[in-house]
Amino acid sequence: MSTPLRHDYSREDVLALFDLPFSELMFRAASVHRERFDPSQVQVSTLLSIKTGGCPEDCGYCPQSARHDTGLKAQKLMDIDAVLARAQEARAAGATRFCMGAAWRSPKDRDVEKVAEMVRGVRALGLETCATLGMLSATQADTLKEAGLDYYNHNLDTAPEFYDSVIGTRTYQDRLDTLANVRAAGMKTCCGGIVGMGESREQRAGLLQTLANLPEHPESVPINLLVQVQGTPLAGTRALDPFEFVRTIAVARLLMPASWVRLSAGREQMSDELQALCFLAGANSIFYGEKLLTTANPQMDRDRALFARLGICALEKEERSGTVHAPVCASVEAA
Ligand code: SAM
Ligand code: DTB
Ligand code: SF4
Repeated sequence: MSTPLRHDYSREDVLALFDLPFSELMFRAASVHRERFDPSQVQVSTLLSIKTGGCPEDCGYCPQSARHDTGLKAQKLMDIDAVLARAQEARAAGATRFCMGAAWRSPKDRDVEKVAEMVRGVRALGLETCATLGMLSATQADTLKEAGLDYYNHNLDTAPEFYDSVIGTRTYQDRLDTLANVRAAGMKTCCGGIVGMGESREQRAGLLQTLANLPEHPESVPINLLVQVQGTPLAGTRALDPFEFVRTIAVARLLMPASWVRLSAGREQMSDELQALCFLAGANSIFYGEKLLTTANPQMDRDRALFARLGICALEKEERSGTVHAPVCASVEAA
């Protein structure tokens, strides 16, 4: 029988997992991973920044905030044809989901209409769709759902008690409200956070506790390792111990056994060995393609070689877990 899904974790419960000996934690996480997933299958998404920089928010980690001097060139919302051309390239390279990100605090209704058109076009290519556009009202979420948006990404970013030292222009409750609107519209949620921002282990536990205690576990849980960008307030933060990062992945897997745990930002700076440990700890999805939104991601041939060396297959189509998928290695093949 599969480990049941819980939503009542205490901070102590979560910290007790973090405190396990590394081998024990890895064994437990890898075991829970196998209950609902084939550990040799990894879901592959490609990101595109459809509107870049010039963001009014003050997120301390983000190169796209207009308040930080990072030298990033702002770009207005892309044309639909250019977006669809990039989606076709992503599909040809083997991605099965296309995620469109915009540096907005919250979109205007006319922006939502334009993104809805993009979503229709990307779906018509046979790709799953995801968008991350900032805070959404209930009606905006409904519009995107009607256009066929599968996932909405909106992160809690960190523990409630650390949040105010990173972001001042949007509250934790604002984020929870957007997530509730996305859920009410019937979309799947992609919701996680960032580690390596100078938070304590207890605060990492607090992020995962909050995610797991949401009314439903997010279907996709991105765990980002801070990409330090010169000019952002968090540049120069002491790097996180790589084993602590792996522990964070393992605890996310244990708390949310049916969710896709996404090894997200920060892979470019990780060794192949560290990524392999993350897959062993239960990570089963990645961003694929040479760019995240504005920063570098591993070259695609490096990822293809890594998958081949580890015997990992790119998942062709995702289904909510409960099913173990038959391996499909067709699209992202060894270089
Ligand atoms: N502007 C929208 C918003 O913030 O709601 C959507 C795009 S925003 C860039 C998406 C997520 O990217 C953030 O919530 C954050 O978790 C992540 N992110 C941004 N900059 C990052 C960095 N330097 N390192 C790691 N993750 C980062
Ligand atoms: C998420 O959690 N990570 C992705 C995606 N959701 C949109 C974004 C990472 C951004 C890293 C910094 C950049 O490239 O600008
Ligand atoms: Fe703007 Fe999103 Fe970056 Fe925050 S994370 S500054 S809201 S683009």
